[in-house]
Amino acid sequence: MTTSIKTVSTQPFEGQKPGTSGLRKRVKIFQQPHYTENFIQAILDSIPKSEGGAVGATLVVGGDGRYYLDEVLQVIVKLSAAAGVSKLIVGKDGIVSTPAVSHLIRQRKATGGILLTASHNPGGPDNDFGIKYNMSNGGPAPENVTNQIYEITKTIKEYKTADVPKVDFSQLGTQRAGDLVIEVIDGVTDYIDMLKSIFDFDAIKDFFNSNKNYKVLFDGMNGVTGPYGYRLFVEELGLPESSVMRFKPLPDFGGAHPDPNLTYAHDLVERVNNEGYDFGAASDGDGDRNMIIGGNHAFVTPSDSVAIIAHYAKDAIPYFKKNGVHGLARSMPTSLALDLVAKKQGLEHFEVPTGWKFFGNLMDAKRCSICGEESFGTGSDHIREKDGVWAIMAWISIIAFVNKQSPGSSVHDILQKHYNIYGRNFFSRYDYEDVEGKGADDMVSRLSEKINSGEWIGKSFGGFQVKTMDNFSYNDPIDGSVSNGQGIRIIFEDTSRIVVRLSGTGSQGATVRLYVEKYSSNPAEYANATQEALKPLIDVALELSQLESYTGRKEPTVIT
Ligand code: G16
Repeated sequence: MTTSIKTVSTQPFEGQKPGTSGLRKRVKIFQQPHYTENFIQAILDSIPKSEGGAVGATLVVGGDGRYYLDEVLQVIVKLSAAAGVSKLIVGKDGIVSTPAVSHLIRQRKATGGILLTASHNPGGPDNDFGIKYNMSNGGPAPENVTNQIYEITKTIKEYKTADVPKVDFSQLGTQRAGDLVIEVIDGVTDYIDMLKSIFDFDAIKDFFNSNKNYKVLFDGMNGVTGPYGYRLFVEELGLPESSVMRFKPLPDFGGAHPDPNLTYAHDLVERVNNEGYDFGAASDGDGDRNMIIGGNHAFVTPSDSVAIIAHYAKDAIPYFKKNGVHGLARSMPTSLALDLVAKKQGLEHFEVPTGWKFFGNLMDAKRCSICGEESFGTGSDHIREKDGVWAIMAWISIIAFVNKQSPGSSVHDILQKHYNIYGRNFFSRYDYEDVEGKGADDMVSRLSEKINSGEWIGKSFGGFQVKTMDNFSYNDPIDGSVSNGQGIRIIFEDTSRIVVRLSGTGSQGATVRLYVEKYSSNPAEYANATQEALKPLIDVALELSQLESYTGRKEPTVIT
């Protein structure tokens, strides 16, 4: 079939630099003529030769259903057809969760994937859209590829588009746009099958059958995981429909901020606490994040969550029983709780910069099986993205396992049991969203000067004596690449830490993240409230960073 291919003149747009996880901007920015086309062309031109390049490629395409998805899908079809891509595997209506895209890329041995999501950022005409490229291992493109994409966007003069009719993504099956084959699939089924190969569904069903009063509430936050949660909890595990809330994906997430934390998943938290639920969980817009809570205000920090999953993995989850656990990894700001599990189990453990892309090499080299980030990301080497629903299933598996030995164990009990073995890493993150960029940069510059001068080393602030200070740098042990400037760390003699870094996922102004962590091995303190336990250290963090004077903010936007 001959398709007419048009070369369209364009000009570079400023700021098409992928951040922590792809390009995220306001929808209105993506809607400018040529803006989206430029970026998609840059992606297609950056698919590494070692991965086969764009010509003849098979790409998985999926998004979280947010506003503007439909238009971008058609752009991808036209530019892919013009670039000589062979096949696009696309979710029905373009909807596939980020972890399910990662799985599909691996399962179908695709060249890579294009993900249309701004993750947990709000959606709708006045909010955010996002585009990201994943490699053939299913994971986010590493920095050499994202840098290449950015370089192309800075000089792009034209893109090529094929004159093909609009594709209907509401129909399952195969269609053609010129020579390009488009296979529209149900993005849920393969993913649920994958979960069945990882977890012991029978053991989980047994647990629910013998604990008929155990109440679960899953919050899809009107993001992509609603249909996954419904299929899993209601249709597969047989829980009542009241076990799922906000399970219909909406282009604007119902006006809510689809970020599973105590602030934005407030509705879930309220319901779990007020309506006698034993277990509550939420996932974000594109399904890679998760939050786990128990009844009676038991909140599992993501740092504790990954440590607890690692602790029980080989006992409670068949996938790890079979494959073993090779090593553990966490992002730098994530608490050291996971390291304690690694040490006890004699496993290698790694500290990488913020960004899931940094785990991929370790997993491919079989040096990391379970990893997590304080930013509500938890996952394993079953795919190369963090996986919200996987993490929720891991927790349900642990609850079923622990209850077999000690019936009646709650989420709170599991937390306390863990602290009794390892001690407790109190951890909290303060986010200051949409602050003025210059103030945030100046604050970081001043802290960098303090690192260079070394003047705080050995000094005590609020009773905490500074041991070291640096701007975190990561040497990837697999490919030798170096990533500098990944966050300011102030580490104290008692192992307490303060970390300051600027977010790489915001679309407006700057977001300052302040992380504080303090370890306790005193059992009398394990049940203490986090904010009270950390108050003295938070005061030191605010004093040392002079955050208020640099940002003008007295209070954070979100505390987790
Ligand atoms: C993304 C990345 C994560 C990162 C998080 C926060 O998550 O995939 O690895 O931890 O952003 O990054 P930052 O602190 O730079 O905002 P998601 O769920 O937004 O894709």
